[in-house]
Amino acid sequence: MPEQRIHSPILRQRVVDAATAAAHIQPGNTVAMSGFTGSGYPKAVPGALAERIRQSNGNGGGKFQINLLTGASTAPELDGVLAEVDGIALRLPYQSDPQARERINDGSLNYIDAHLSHVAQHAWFGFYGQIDVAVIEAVAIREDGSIVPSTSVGNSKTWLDLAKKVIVEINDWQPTGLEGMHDIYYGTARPPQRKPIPLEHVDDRIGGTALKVDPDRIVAVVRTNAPDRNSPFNPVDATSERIAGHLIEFLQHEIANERMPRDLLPLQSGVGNIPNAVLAGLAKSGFRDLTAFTEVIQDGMLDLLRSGVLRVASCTGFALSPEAHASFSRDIEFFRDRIIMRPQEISNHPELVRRLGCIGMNGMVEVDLYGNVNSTHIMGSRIMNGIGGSGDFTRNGFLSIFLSPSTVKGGTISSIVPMASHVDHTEHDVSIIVTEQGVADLRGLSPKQRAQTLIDNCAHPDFRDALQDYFDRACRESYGKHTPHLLGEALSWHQRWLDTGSMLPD
Ligand code: 0RQ
Repeated sequence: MPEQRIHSPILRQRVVDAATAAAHIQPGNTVAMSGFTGSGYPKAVPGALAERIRQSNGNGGGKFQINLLTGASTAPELDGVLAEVDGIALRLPYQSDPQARERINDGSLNYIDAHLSHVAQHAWFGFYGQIDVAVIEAVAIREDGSIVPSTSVGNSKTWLDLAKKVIVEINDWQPTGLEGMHDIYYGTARPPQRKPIPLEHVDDRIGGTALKVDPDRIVAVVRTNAPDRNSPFNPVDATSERIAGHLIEFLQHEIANERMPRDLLPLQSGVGNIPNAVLAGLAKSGFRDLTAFTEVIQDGMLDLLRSGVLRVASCTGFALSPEAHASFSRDIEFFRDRIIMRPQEISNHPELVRRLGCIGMNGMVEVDLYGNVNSTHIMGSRIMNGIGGSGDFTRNGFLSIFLSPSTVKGGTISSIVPMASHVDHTEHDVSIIVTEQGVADLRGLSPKQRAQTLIDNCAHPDFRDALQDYFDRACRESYGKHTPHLLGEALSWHQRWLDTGSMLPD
């Protein structure tokens, strides 16, 4: 029944089907959608738009493409369907969809891989031009027309502020109990009017619980009943478990040396197998009353909240398995007191990450001998996902930790390389590297000291001699001896893998 979730009588009259709503989107439009790591994205309008694009392009009516902006990654029903019909001219700021990735890497889809904290303000500054249409998933529309977001906030506040037209998808699958979990702060202004953001603790609430929008701009409301992206988790494997073990030992060492309190500092955690193993490890290691100031809540964090290991978690979206979502919905009253969902301009804000002293923990593709980290590009040119929020936390966190197996692709690729084939996080920002071999604490070390520490503590034994040989020769023969490199040889490991399928020398 529409009235159960759409409390505004005027907006109840704007309920239409997805195809009718999608007809508001024109070729060449910049369309901004909700969604963050597969949660809270629109489920019906993108598919209807893709169908329209397919028909239009099939009828020779000129190429129908849009520029697509979101919070972060979405799902096959959004990125997948639109990429499949070649309907995206430009995409930003983050994606992880196989179809979109394929098109980006074959050169037919333009992609801007941006820091997640930058996107909202760059949109206000006008860097992306006019936003024509916003498509936002919500759990409800209040009587005054304000919108209760669903499982992600992402950039939805900004899209509603800027878009000429708004389409709202009300998803009955999303629990209405989400209402009250969001904290939407409206105090951010453009320079030079900017003021400090009044958030001093992870659990501070500084805004309202709904997104504001002028109801006159809402041109269509669509009803859906569809789940968020299924994010199954693999069981923790031995390598991830060893990485998690080293990290937890390191954190305990920091507490023992009084560099961190017993309840640590707010945790930021990427998503995936290794972060999941870290969360599972924290649960078993006697920590209590921890906090998380992060982007994404995944299954492991819900478990930590239940057990009291984690006291409170601030985020902008979820990445839950179907089982975790079901138990989250069932116990939503419990979680509403312990989870705060914020716009990503706040969840990832450099000012807040620095003030709170977050511990950033992210995955990487590779790190070079001096601590430059590549998070995005395979062999320097093929993008995987994007920098996401890792840069927001790495530059500004109390500690920036990167976690990775020391080798990938069956041991043919070393994650520690002479020179990173692409750099997302510079040597100036990276403090700790953890592989299953051990921990390299790069704090307070000069470039050459960092190189030796990484070789000794993190490199896989199969690659250690070759790395040492490169480093020793570079120290002798390099043009400068501060950050020694043999430039002609520095990327030969990557070239060897491209040529022979292994970085290992013959
Ligand atoms: O490829 O699936 O073809 O085997 O990269 O690697 O080991 O499954 O690990 O899922 O944690 O991804 C950096 C991509 C790691 C991720 C990255 C290949 C590897 C595999 C995936 P296959 P794994 P993960 C919060 C923070 C940037 C965004 C971020 C990422 C695939 O962590 O996207 O941090 N980070 N966001 O085989 C060649 C190497 C490789 C390699 C891995 N050195 N060379 N291939 N792979 N290392 C979330 C948000 O911000 C939204």
